[in-house]
Amino acid sequence: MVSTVRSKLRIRAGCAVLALLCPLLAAAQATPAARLRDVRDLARFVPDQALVHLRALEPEVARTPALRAEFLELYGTAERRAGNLQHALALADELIEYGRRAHDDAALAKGLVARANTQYLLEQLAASHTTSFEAVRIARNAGDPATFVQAAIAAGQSYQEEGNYPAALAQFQAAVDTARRLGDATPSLASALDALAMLYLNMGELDRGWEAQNEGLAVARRIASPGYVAVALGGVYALASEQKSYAKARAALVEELALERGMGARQMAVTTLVNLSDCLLREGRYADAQTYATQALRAAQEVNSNNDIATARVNLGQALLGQGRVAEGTTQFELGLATYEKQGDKPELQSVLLEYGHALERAGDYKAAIDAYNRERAISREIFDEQRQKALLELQHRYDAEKKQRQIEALRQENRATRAELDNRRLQQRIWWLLAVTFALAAAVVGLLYRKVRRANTALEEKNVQLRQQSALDPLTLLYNRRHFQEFMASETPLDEERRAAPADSAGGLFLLDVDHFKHINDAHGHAAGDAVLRAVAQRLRTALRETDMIVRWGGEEFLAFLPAVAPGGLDEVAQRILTAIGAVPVPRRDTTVPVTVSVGFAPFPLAPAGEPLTWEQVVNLADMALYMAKSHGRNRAYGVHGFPRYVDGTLDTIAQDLERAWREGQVELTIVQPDTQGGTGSARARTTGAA
Ligand code: GH3
Ligand code: MG
Ligand code: MG
Repeated sequence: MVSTVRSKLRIRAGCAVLALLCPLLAAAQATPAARLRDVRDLARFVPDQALVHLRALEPEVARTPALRAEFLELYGTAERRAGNLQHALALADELIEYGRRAHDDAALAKGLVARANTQYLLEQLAASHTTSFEAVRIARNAGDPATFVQAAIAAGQSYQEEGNYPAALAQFQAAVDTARRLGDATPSLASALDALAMLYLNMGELDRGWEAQNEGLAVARRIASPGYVAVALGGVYALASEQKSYAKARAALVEELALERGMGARQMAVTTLVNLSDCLLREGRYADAQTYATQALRAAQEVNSNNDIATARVNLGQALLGQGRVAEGTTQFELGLATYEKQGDKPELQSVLLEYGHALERAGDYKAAIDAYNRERAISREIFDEQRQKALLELQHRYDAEKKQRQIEALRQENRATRAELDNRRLQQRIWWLLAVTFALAAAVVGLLYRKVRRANTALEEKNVQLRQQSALDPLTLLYNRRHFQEFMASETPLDEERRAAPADSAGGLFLLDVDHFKHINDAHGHAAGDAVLRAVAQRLRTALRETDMIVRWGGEEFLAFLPAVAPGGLDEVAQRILTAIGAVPVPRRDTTVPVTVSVGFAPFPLAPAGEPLTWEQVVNLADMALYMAKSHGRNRAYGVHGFPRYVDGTLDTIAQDLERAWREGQVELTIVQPDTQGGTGSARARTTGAA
């Protein structure tokens, strides 16, 4: 059972009324505008007749620009309905162009709707949808409600084809709402309700579908337009057959057929006849089905519609098979199938083959039935294989693309990782270099500072030594100066150490020396010679005495020698050594020599007459007195204090003031030492008291 229902919603034609044709034909002398208005329904429902009138009107319309848009719209509709799709498309484009040029948005929207509907029939679905959405967008503000209704219906159908039912519903409801405002008996409202009812049918909302369809049918009847009534009845058929209410469906189709025949809408009538045969086949009324199928075949052949011919043959075949007329039935079926095969419409072929198999089975021709099923299976496999192949290819493409993407991603990650590692290594190297340079610099700076500090320290130390020496030494003779000796005697520590190291019975001694007649040397040889003599005396003293002995330049040509440790009775010997060392050989001076002698006064140190220790100053004072005696007794000799035989406490000052008298009075014992002129005999030294 094959019906030509609403698989292609927009193919459904309406009906032009014969009643309309009469005034049209009668008023052949009416204005072009009036004649256009009259051809409006005709274009929709009886396109082949409308085309005759439109072509006749064309030259007149060309002279009346105001009619251009309406003419193009109607002409396009008629061509589309008549199946002349390329010309319909060209006319739609012309209308669009006109709308754009004239800034006529209503015309533009109408052109877009016409274009969308034609694209749909050309099976350019995506383009059709885009165009219809643009149409409704423009129509919304075009100020022409009827055009908006058309555009909203086209857009809603596009949404429906995309399976977007909510959006489709919104469009259709908008269309219905707008149409209602135009009145309750307009083609706009009938079309909008019809579209809404079919959407509800597709959604399975049959109650709502009926509601819309019944209202639509009522509107169409009020318009008194057979075309719109026929379309509404087509909707009734679709809803009723969905509910398997075949009697109701058939009644609607019978009424529809009468209207279409009345209008001369031959294409619409073919469809209705096919649907009638289909309906009767479903009811199992094969003889009646055969009648309508035969009529359908004849009508389809009249309008040269191959599709309808094939469908009519298949239905006829089924009707015959149903009546057990297998051979005739098979012939019709096979003829119908051949068309489907030629068109390559595999899904349609598959469903027809299935019907064929059922019909043969019912007719008892099982072998042929199996054959039909096998053909159906083969087609099914082909479809499946094609789909699987397509799916596999798609999958393969997707997999390849994903694989490539993954590889790219992996490479990218690897690159990132490598780059990160390189960066890291470079950074590490940089840090090491930085650290190394920092350390090297720091080390260099520290080394430099260290060396500088050390050099400064050394210099400072040298300077200190120099300073100390300078402050301690006499610049001419480089002997210790008097101040240094005083400081030394005040500290006394080194002296203690010296004494401790010396034998227990040893003691020290203090010697004072004064160069004899030095004034004369200066006068005779010059001051510089005097200086040289002083330096020579200092040198000779150094040689005569020990390293540990302290030699001091005491004043102008006076010297002091402090000997910390001398063997008992050794002071006289030291005195003699001094006299000999200085006076034995004259000091050489340029081409002459300068004879030089010294007088010496000395005393033991420490010295404690009657157990009373004297200060070093007191002892030096005694030595000085002894030196004075050496001078007064002839010079170039030494006088030394030896002891105080009858010392009475507190008399030292008296003794020191006049040593000579104290010596004569026997209060002090002196030794007198002369230089050794014969190689060191004891006769040169004598211990004496003045009294003896
Ligand atoms: P006497 O034997 O009594 O000591 O006689 P004298 O001439 O040595 O004694 P006096 O004290 O009269 O003279 C010392 C002279 O020594 C006076 C002074 O000009 C000189 N004199 C002192 N210090 C220096 C010196 O550093 N260099 C030189 N060339 N002469 C000096
Ligand atoms: Mg002097
Ligand atoms: Mg002198």
